[in-house]
Amino acid sequence: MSIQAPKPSHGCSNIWPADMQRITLTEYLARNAGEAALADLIECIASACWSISNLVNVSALAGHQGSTDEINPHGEVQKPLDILADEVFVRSCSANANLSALISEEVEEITWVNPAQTGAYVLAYDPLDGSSNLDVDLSVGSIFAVSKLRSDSAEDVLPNGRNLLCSGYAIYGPSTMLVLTFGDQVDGFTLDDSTDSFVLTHPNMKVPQQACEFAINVSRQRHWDETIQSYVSDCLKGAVGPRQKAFNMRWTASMVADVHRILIRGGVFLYPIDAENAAAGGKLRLLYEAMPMAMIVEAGGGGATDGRIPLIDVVATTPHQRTSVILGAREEIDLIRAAYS
Ligand code: FDP
Repeated sequence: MSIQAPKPSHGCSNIWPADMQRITLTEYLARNAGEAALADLIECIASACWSISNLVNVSALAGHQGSTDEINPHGEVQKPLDILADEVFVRSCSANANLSALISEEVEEITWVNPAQTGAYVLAYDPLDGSSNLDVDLSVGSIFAVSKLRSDSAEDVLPNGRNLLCSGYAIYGPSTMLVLTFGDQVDGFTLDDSTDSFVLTHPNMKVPQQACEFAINVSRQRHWDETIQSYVSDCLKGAVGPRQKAFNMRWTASMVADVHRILIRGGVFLYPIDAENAAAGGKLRLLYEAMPMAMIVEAGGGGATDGRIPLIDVVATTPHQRTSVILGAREEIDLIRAAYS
């Protein structure tokens, strides 16, 4: 039986040619990472993602489902895999001589693995995003962003969105993928279990501009502001933008899975600031959720905003800062920003 390359659906443009040359992540990084030290660090991150993918696969067999008694810096109960995935990141990356600091969703304080030094790398990461989906076997992922220390001072450790060197995520779904950007384009790699290597399968991913799906936790509707109320109501009525047709709705409650779908199939993802989460500044975390995803979506031709300004320009003042997140097809993001102004 011969297997055909998938046919485009929902206006999807991210289809790889069946005869595409096989390029491994290692070969790709040698050509695209710019600095050998950055390539090394991304290999460490990829290796962490490979290990986490294996842990996720066997979590029921290993007795790693359910919750622990531990609470993370955000007051959320940690799953065993949240803790294990964080340990994997620390083990895989901290031996890297060019890395100074780790900012993890699961750890209150910044971890200094080497003294602060201008040009050394800072890795901000969420080791296991969407972990509330683990026990129900839905897709989860890891998100990361790499930046450089701007000075020898530990005070300058918080990344600035415009200076990120690289952002990416791994998605642990029916297959494990690693999606990366250095800022100019987005490339996706699929884990080949037969060789334990990531292989380029989705070169130059672009957010399809013809959006027809939106993703938001509708159970929070009573807390939304007028702009979000009216955008969602227009999506449902089919009155948004030039397309004049009703949107389908998808919400996986796993940001990695929702953003990955938008890169492949288009649409909009919203986790806005609302009356209930406003005091905290929103729900999603700026440095290891919003900013890396914003960099990826923008590099893929989409848009990302907190409602007022591009997400990439939101200034971090604390490691675990939260923000409003609205990202996806550029036309939709422009509409929402215009409605806010
Ligand atoms: P989780 O808490 O399971 O890690 O950042 C956290 C996140 O999931 C996102 O991945 C997801 O989009 C969102 O929270 C889900 O929020 P709701 O519980 O409000 O649906």
